[in-house]
Amino acid sequence: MNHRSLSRDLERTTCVSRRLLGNTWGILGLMGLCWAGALGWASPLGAQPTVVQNDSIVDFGTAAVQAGFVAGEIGAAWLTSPCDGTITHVRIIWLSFTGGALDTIGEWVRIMEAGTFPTPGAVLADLPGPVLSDGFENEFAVPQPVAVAQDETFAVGFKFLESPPAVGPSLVTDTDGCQAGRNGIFAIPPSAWFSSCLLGVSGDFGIRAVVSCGGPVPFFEDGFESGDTSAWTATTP
Ligand SMILES: [Ca+2]
Repeated sequence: MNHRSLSRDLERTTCVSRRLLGNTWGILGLMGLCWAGALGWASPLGAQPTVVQNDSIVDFGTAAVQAGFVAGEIGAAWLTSPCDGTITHVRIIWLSFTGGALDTIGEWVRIMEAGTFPTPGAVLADLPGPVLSDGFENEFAVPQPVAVAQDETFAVGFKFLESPPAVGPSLVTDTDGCQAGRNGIFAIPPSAWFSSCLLGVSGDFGIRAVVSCGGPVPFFEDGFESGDTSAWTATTP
């Protein structure tokens, strides 16, 4: 484990790789949408998608590539929902120092209970085999959206299937400081969780979640939710 940082320009993150999910998530579709366009995704029934993040990474900004991971290690962000809602997507910024790397398959992305930092709790959603593209904020839909309450903290973790090359691509952090209690690493050895700040990582992980606030999450494009029996009536008109 050598969690050194390599800074690079984030110019290539101005476009977002948005991966659409089915039963086998992460491989069904890939649309290269520019970030401004990606903000226009539907939010029917009054639900408001809110990106929850600790990091301050912005387009054309600078991030630090954390290339010191080895296979089996995990980087995780502890995120706090601003509202009662559901976690519908997770996002992972994935960069190499040189750019143009081949896609990477991770072991999993998981949404977990906050647990006792730096050790996350029970698994709330398991997303096996995520495919990450270098230079993108990779977005993954949660197959079964996870309900969260306002001010509830949860953890989103990414587990490396293979050790990243020394120049990445890998997880990244911002460059304006590491917030205590918000960033964890499962390190091998010794196969234990640590606060990444205390391991010398200087920023917050670019691991984010999208929470749909303020309304039920429709499962279908016509606006009907799963199990929304209130939309139907047994009364004969
Ligand atoms: Ca920061």
